[in-house]
Amino acid sequence: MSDEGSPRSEVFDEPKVELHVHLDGAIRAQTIIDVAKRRGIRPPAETAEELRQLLVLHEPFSLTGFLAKFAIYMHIIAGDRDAIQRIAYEFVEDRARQGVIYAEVRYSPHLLANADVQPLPWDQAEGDVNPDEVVRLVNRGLRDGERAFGVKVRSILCCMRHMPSWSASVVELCKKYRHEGVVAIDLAGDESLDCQAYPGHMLAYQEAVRCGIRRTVHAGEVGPPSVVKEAVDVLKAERVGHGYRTLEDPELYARLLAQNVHFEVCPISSRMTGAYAGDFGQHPVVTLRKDKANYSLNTDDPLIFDSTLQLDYGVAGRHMGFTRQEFRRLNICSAASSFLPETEKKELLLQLYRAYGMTRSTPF
Ligand code: FR8
Ligand code: ZN
Repeated sequence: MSDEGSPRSEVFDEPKVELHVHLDGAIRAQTIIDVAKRRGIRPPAETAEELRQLLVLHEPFSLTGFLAKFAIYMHIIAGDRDAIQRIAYEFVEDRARQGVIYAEVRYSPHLLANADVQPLPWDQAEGDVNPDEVVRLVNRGLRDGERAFGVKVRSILCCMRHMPSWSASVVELCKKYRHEGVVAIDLAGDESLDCQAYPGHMLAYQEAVRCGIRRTVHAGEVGPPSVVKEAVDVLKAERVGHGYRTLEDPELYARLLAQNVHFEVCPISSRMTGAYAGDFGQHPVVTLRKDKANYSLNTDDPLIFDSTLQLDYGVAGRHMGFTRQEFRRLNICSAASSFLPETEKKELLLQLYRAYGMTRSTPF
């Protein structure tokens, strides 16, 4: 999406918090090409610009079409130690450039690995980077990036709806690395898959509750309100990824408002996937704003949507009439709904209050 011609004044240029962005959807095109060349793999394109063209989603939107985009580059990055650490490091640099002071980045450790959790007893594993090592590499890249660029970044590990057998190890990785930057568990993937048919996800989320691992779930992006209900009631999600279709069930929506459940809204993503097909002016986030709901603005997959957080804010400003005051309010809601421990969360809130020239008691 191009931002050409948009007046500068409508861009929110103050510190921001981003809570919903996929590491594997936020890789630099140039890095994919560099890594391919280093590994002697045929790069999907010669230049970063060509690669970005190749990755742009076109109508009609389909999950197959969306997944085909990941298939263009995931085999280049997955299982490569330097590449995994590098994408994490560069992720932090890219947030710094976009005015983000705190981000939570998510990914499936299994999809960035090239070996299973347990080494196979026979010599058939494709490679030797397992999900545990992936998490360590990402932690290291993020930590180095934090030191270099002064942005705080924590991570969220994703379970995948089509792989309930991975979820037990995802929650174990959350527990193992909770003091090294991993703050929460997520459930991503195809919402049409019945998450209660196999108990893997439910058991993992129960274990997360038991151990104090924080929880978010992708729900109500393309799936019906029942998926959101299940996320909140069964999986005990504290935040909902997207959640747009919650609005179709007024009773459920009222309950989530009352419970102050946080909605991780991704405006450009919702348009590019077809999750929301209407005018931006009538986007579900306009209702969330009107109702003073607890929500954030996020990119989701900036590589796939050829977007930046500034572009998402630009869309909200230009097409949905968002004001500076609302941008500030939603960023404070985002910080308050972050998965940071209480003392660090307070520090982040203070940083925002200071940057926005507010006192803690400033009413909205
Ligand atoms: C998920 N990932 C990165 N971005 C997403 C995302 O859903 N936006 C990674 C995890 O970080 C997983 C990628 N992935 C692998 C298998 C797989 C999947 C299966 C499903 C999905 C991601 N995602 C979905 O099903 C969500 C809907 C909807 C959409 C596009 C076109 C038409 C309808 C995807 C959006
Ligand atoms: Zn997402």
